[in-house]
Amino acid sequence: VEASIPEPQRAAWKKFQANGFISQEDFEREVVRHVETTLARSMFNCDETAAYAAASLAFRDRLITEWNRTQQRQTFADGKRVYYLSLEFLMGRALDNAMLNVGLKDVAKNGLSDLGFRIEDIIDQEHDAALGNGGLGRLAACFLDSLASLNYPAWGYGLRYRYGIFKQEIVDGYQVEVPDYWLDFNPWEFPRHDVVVDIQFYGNVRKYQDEVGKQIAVWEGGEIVKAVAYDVPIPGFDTPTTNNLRLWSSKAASGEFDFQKFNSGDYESSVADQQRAETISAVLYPNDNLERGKELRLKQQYFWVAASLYDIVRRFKKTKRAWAEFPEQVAIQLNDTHPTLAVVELQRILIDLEGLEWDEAWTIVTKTFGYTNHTVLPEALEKWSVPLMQNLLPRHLQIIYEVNLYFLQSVERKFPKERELLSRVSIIEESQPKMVRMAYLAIVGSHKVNGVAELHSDLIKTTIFKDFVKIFGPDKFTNVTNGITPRRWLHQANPRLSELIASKTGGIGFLKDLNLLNELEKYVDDKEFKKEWAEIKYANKVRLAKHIKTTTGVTVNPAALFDIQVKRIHEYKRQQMNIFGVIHRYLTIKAMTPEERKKLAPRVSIFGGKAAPGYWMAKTIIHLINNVGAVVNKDKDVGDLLKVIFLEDYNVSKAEIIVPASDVSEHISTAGTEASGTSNMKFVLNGGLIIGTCDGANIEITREIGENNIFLFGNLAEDVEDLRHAHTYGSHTLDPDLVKVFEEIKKGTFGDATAFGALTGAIEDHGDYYLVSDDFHSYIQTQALVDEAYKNQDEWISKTIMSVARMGFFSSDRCINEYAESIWNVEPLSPKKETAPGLLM
Ligand code: 73E
Repeated sequence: VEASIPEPQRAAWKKFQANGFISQEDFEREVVRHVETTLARSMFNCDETAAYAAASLAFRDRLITEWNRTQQRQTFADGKRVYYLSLEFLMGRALDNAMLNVGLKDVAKNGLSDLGFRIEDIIDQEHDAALGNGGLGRLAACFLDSLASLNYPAWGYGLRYRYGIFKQEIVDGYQVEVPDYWLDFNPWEFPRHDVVVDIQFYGNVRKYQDEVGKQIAVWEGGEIVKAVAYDVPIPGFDTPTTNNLRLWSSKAASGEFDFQKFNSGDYESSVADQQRAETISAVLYPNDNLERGKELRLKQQYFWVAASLYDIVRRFKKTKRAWAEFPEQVAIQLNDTHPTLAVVELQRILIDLEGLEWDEAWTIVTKTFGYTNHTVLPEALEKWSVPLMQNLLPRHLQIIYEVNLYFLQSVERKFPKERELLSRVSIIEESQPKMVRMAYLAIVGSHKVNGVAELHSDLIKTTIFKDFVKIFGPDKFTNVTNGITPRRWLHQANPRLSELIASKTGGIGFLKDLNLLNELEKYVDDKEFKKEWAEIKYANKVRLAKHIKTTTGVTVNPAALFDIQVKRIHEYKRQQMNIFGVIHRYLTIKAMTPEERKKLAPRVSIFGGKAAPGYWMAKTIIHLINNVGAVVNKDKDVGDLLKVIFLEDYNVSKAEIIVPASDVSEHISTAGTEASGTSNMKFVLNGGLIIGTCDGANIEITREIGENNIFLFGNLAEDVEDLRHAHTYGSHTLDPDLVKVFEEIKKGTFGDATAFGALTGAIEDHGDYYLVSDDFHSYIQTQALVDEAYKNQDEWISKTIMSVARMGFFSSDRCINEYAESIWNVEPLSPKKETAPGLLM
């Protein structure tokens, strides 16, 4: 529907055009207006929740203006756009970020103070937008920040889950999951009740030949669910560009309820139908690095992918271009295999709905898509059962079979004698039941495949995707090392450090060009600078100590070494090795004389992270950490020398408090298992050192900051296979220190030992798949080196300054520029260019 205002009436529109506030006075006026009108309250009942709501609405209004202009500018420029498809966007809080990105935090701070509020308290009212599990979802959020900050015409597409990742409570040392109902009040989203797409499921395919003998396929019957768009503005830093994140929400197609059923007296089942439709976008699957093949998950994937593609294709069709130009206007990035059905859906649209020939369509499809792989863990690689797909998406399954047929034919032509190769690379696994291998489909359907750190990108080429390198050649595979946004992870989380850096590097320019951090190298031996640097770290530790006190009741000494491991709980990330190391430390302290104890550096071991609700082993690790804490923290012999803390409900906003407070953080995955890791980058950027294995981005961090500034230990990825083989087929002797730790656990020192049998058993009796015993000795030794190094504070501080100075590479801006150049072929669109009038989206 054309809804553009005719030329003669546009003058009135321009006269009354919305323009967000800039001054403190205007900000205060907007806040009071929202309190009094939008919220229908007054100064006599305005609590912090209301003040948060009003301040957010004021900023939201401020964003809308630039957001509309950005969309107009991008439409008028008529260039290529990037679409980032991700099932997860772990955004965290929006208000603080919006204030900083538009450069009005001071205005807001003074304005709120004038109205009787402290800005920190107001920021703290916001509920995290937690639409993700861990690193994959947070990466998508950092990418949106960089895309907007660098002025790329880009959209994010995701699902508007009613429930984000669950809230974690610790009860008697156990994880308890509480639903995260976060949409009660969300000022950051705009429902677009006019942007609705019908999504079809089930049904069957009718095939016939038309008058000229062409095969036609019609997907008919089944059921329809509506996808409603909700838009979230994404402000760039220090630029007017404000991009859009579009999240889809599911709704029953028949409206409020099904009148036929209602009239026939079947009210309950008509409401039930509606609820079933709404279930699709109800909940985020809480598994990180694990796929369980549930039908509802596949429904989510198709629902989101089909709605997004409909939207993208609609936007392209408005330009009236030939289909062959589609890949010059559209780049779609698949964040892992979760959106791989998009490949099939676009092919279906082109051949079934738009009447293109197969080959013509397939050329367009493969030029459009890029696929990012995030993991090599076998349990995380998506496979969907053929019968399930046949039932839910019958036409898509046919297209997948056809894609596979042509692909295998081409492989056969190229490698005529290799029968084995054909079954190895087939998109269909010949198992019982047959399975669709989504990663293979994503590779075949894309023009580029990338890993997320150098080691990982090499590994996928030599292991899981080896055959595909042989088939497509090595150039189809590339690396784009992950990055993080310095806006949230330095400027927002650590304002004092950001300010200090700005004072030495010529202003806030480093937040847009992180390589400017290099300037800090000049100050590694500057006494005055080091003193300020150390004071900021101490203040951040005091802040975390307060948080620990209020949330756990435990008092920790901010002068102690803060040793932090916060991330999803997973056996491959080896929190179990960390807690075994803590027990070893505890036993060592207990065996020391008082004289010896005086020489030891006091330590606080801090853990945080969620376990997937069905991941028993991960939950057992949490239980052990809490039980060890309960024993150690009240042991008078130990006192301040060791405290063990488990922080409940680790999330983005808590990370903003935790990350700036670390002395050492742990990134200790079994070599070859952590594709990249991104919190390693956050910790170093905030002046913490890391202890880590030669895995993921740790390797590149080492290369950048220098091996003297990192504590590396453990076996290398290239040795893992042999070690595992030796565990299973050779004799497997455990590390003697680890054996002592196990004895202590079995004695019942940390509560009923049977609870932890699975943990010790995995190492003693079940092959120690994650090589905990193999790496334990080197881990303990390296922790001793950390203790020693920490005693020399002067040198320690120099190391942290040197490291921060060399972290420029890990900005997500660098990362996004690499994607833009080597995968998407898109250019930024400078906001300075004149905008054409009246081009509303
Ligand atoms: O190493 C991290 C990586 O830094 C990796 O484990 C994580 O992605 C991060 C960003 O690249 C990741 N998450 C998942 N796969 N890799 C995943 C898989 C299935 C469901 C949810 C998340």
